[in-house]
Amino acid sequence: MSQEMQQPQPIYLKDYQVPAYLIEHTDLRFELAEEETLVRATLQVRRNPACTRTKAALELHGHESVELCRLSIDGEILSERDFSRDDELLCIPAVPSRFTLECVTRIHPQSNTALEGLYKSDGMFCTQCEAEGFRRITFYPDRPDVMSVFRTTVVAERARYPVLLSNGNPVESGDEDDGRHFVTWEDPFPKPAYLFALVAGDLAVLEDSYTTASGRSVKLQIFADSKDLDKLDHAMLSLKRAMQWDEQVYGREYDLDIYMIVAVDFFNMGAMENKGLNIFNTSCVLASPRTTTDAAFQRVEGVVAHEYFHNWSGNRVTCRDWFQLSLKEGFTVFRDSEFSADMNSRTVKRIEDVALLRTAQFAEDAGPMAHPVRPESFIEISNFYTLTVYEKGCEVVRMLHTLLGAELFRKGTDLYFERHDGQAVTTDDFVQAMADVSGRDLTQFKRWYSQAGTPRVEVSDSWDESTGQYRLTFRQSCPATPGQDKKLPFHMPIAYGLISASGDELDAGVLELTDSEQSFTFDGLAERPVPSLLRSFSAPVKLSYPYTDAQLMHLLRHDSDGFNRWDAGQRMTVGLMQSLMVDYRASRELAVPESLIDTWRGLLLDESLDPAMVAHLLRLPSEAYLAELADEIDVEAIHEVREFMVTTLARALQDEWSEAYRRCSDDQAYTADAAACARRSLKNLSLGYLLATGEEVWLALAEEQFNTADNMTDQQAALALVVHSGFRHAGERLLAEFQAQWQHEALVMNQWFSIQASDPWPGALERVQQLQEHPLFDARNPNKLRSVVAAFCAQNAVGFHSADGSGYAYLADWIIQLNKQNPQIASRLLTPLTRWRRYPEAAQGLMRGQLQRVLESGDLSRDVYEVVSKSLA
Ligand code: 0A1
Ligand code: ZN
Repeated sequence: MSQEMQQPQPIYLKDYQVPAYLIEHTDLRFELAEEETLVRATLQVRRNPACTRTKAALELHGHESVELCRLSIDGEILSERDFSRDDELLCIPAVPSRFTLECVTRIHPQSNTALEGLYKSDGMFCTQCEAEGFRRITFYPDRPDVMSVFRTTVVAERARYPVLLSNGNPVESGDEDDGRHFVTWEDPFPKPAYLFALVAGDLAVLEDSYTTASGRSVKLQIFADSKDLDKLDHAMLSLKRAMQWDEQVYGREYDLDIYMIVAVDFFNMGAMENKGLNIFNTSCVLASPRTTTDAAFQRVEGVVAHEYFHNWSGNRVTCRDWFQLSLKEGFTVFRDSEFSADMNSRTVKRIEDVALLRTAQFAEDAGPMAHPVRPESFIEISNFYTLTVYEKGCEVVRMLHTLLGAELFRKGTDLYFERHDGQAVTTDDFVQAMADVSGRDLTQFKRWYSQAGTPRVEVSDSWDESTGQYRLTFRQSCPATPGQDKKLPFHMPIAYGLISASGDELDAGVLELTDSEQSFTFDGLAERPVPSLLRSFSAPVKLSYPYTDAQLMHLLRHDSDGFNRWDAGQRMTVGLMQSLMVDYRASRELAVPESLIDTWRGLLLDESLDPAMVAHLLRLPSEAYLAELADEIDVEAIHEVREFMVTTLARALQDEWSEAYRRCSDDQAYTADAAACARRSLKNLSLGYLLATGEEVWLALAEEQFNTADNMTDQQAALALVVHSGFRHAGERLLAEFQAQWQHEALVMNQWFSIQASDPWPGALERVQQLQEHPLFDARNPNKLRSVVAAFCAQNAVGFHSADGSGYAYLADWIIQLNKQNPQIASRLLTPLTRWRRYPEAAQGLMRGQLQRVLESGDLSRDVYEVVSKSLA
């Protein structure tokens, strides 16, 4: 066989076929033991009447690691001649139209380092079945359009595993032999195998209850290691808020009698929405003021809500196939982001979401893994849990909301849930519901699902003084992406406002672009307005308009759209920093114009503004965002220019930073409310600028904050700022103190790792290599890998892109090691190397060389193979 033929092959959306067999009922019995686990699966199978392939074989997915012990049909044991099996599929050619299949398998959760299927996280058993983990447990049609009712019995030693959980409601429990016990669970809602879950361990639990709008009482339980029991209140509160919000905003009630969340330490992603039994990465559920920053508190709220919302958008109505992933993910991200906007500041939430989209998703769109929101093909589905499917998918749903308005959108979701409850459907079905309730033709709109890439919108305008006519002209285009050279125009909503010289809003609304070039005329204006375009970022595009600094300043002051006020400030600083980069490369002296300093002074001193908003306005664009905007990324120029800006603004406004710091410092004890978070964010931004002056007094202030803080936000901010400053000795001292204080708190120590790994000071790679030797570092734990390896490779551009290529070789070494151990994590960590085309030639060669080395290291997982081969193509 040639090398070529052995490589993993893509599967295509166009090849979708309905399943030939359906599973009406799935009965599982797990015998969990220290060496191995035995699984007996009893399936009630019947032919799918919708399938026209009359001779189709029964196809069961099964991972190569699963040992088949017994297989029978209606009690008749099958011999090896009765079926065929390869690494992925078990096929039984001749089966009746209705039968009982029994299958006994042996698996080894203890040695499962991929963290897919059934595995052990510390001392407990847990599962992760999305997308294709169930096939690592038993042989099964592991595809989302096969939905079955599950009954699950978990058997394990009572002493070690007193808590035994699965989906649905507990219906039976009791003792077995040898100190073992069992619990049987029944989930009445048909679900695909990817929503199956099981947990067994010695866990503490926080209990509460929620009464639904229709008066049903639901038991709420959050399980965690007993040492973390004091960190579950925030998740519980967030859960109850999410349940209520979904009733109020979407009319969706919870449907089982019990809702459980389990916190686990070893988890590849953030969390998982298994029916009635969510499994969470500890980082997305544990929170306490002493150990958790404000940002992490918000993340917990958002992720708890996200998983809860999946109960309707994902579980009750699920995906027909994995190409439709954004059906559940894009919609659910939209739901959780609106929830967070309602719970906190809408404008701040929008700023944060857009900043992520514009840096990371736009970069994905511009890289070799670019794909449409609904991909056309994939080699490994795990590689498509992306910013495009999630965040851009959310923006696509948001655009539907903008185009239809809140009321029709709600009618659309009502229709969608009613029409498809209990079904596995497509993004077309979702859009169809929106079209049906609104009477709108959304055919062109659907290009957002099928065309990849970030559209560009260029805007120009003209003004006719004599007629009072103002005209805006839009030209849209979209760059080529892998496999898609030519793009057709998108249907996009452009929210806008026209602002007078005195700051009044002359007009506002939503324009709908459908053509590649389109003009809109506004009559009867008394003066030429300043256009506020793409308000609230109404479409995920790169919009350009030749704004003058004076116009941006005007928007910054007067725009009624908070997001666009912030964006005007961003446009101004980005423009300045881009021109400073040109100066830097030409070895010209750098300077920040007085006008910018004055504007910042005004913002800093204006006590009427929301401090959170001021903090966002005065935070310089990140290195990652500046990199995304560059034609060719000059890591050094970006870093140096940003450092120069920080130092200059720090020194020029030292008194104002100090005043803002003082104003935002509370004497009272910590509270977690929005106003207190906002003050902390401006206070810590100010502290960062103060330290950047290089004056010792501010180091003393930072140390005092570090020592006296009663919350992690303030303590960690002080630590990170000192460590990343030029005060190297102080940084080391604080790191040591922090470690001594927090060594028993895994999540806090993850931050300790990540602050160091992202420190750009020279010698970063050596420091990171030392961190890996730390006794608390564990290469099998994804959170640790993210805190050290990903923090260095993805958040420390200067260190990672060191000219000798050592950062690239370091990452490649990790990928080669992790390829076998945990393919999902390996392929995620790879991302920075895949962006090689964006860098200067010398770096390109070095990066490509390392990708090549990974490719040639042999025996690649599908995950890593797909990313590496597409990056080199
Ligand atoms: N559906 C989950 C995300 C998730 C996806 C895959 C996983 O394992 C490979 C785990 C979690 C969510 O959207 O929250
Ligand atoms: Zn999700």
